[in-house]
Amino acid sequence: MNGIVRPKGYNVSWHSNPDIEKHHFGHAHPMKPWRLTLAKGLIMSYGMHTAMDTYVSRMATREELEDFHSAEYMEYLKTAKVALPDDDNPKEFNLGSSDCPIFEGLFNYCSMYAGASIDAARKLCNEEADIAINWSGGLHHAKKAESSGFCYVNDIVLAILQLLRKHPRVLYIDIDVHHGDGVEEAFWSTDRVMTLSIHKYDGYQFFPGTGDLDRTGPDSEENPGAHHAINVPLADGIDDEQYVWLFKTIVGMCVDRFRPTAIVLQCGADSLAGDRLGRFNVQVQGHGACVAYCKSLNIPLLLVGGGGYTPRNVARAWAHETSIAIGCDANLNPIIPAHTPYRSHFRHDTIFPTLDQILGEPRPNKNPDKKIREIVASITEQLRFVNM
Ligand code: VJV
Ligand code: CA
Ligand code: ZN
Repeated sequence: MNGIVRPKGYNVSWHSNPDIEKHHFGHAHPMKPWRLTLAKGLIMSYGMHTAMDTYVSRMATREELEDFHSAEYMEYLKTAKVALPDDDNPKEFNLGSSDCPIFEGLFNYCSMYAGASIDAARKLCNEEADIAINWSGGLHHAKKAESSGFCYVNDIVLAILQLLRKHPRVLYIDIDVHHGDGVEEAFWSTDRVMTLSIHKYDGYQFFPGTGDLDRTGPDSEENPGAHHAINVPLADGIDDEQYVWLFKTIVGMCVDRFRPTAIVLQCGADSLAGDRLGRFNVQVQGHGACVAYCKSLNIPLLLVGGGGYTPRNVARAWAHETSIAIGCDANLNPIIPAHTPYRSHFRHDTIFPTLDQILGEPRPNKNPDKKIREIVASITEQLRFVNM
């Protein structure tokens, strides 16, 4: 069992549901809920579930979903009929496009991943958990009355709304390769939530096309949300060294200035090297170092999933990050246990596949150190406008 022990006086809750994993977005669609089955198999084959409080997540109620989403959109989502995706003719609420197809069981799928994030947030509010995990959540593009980029219901917004019932200030951090536009927009006008997204940005082509450095919140004297949106736009190929340095530097500055009482970390695994849709060169180690840094702050922490389109690497990252949450990462044997379900998926040219080694075409790093320092300088200046 690799010597997994439950940390003393420290609670990690894990929220999942096998029913979520069975849904299909359709043939060749990059979003595969099945990656959650792969991740769960890995987490359990290491015995990590024995060190956490595990919960089978329930469906969020209509009332809970309508804390953020419009009743009209939720009604449409519930009753939408399966149809062939039509890219040229997006239907109402952007449903039925090739990015956001209407598939069998869609409403149950959305209610379940949202229910898991809401319950995870409540565990933190009740002080029943120090870290709460929902790898099926993290669907950061969904809007009040619109689906977008594989996201239909914004479980992160719903979870943050729960946290705000008890916590005066919540810091949202998003390491998915895409800009966390839905969460940013939802809390655009409040100074109780600071949003920070690190992402690939090239002006307009890379989805969703927003998230430039100067997008910092509605700039007006009367608006408390001004300056509370932080965006870190990056070019292709960023490596662990630059990424982790940037992450620690910027998150450190945000925590000093904003003094959050809870943190939500969206761990989108499409920022990893070799991702089918991503552009970065981040390794499992670097991705995990971001989780470890957040844990080290000793502030209630909600971990959610997000993107990630090379399933074996998504499973590696989230299993590694689960081990960081429970504090057994240093004791894990990196060789994936022989009895891991679907172990063949982790094999390439190696007989002994490991948890942390991912195969991916190295992408040329288009991020000069000078640019990275300029980003930090600009955010340092921005944070001076955030009231302490
Ligand atoms: O770039 C876009 C939008 C288009 C229109 C739709 N076509 C298919 C692609 C271009 C402008 N959408 C992005 C959405 C990315 C969502 C990321 C979500 C997250 O990781 O941030 C959080 C979960 C995009 N990139 C790639 C694709 N869509 C894509 C969609 C497909 C596909 C291949 C690529 C949909 C169906 C099929 N193949 C069969
Ligand atoms: Ca991001
Ligand atoms: Zn993404």
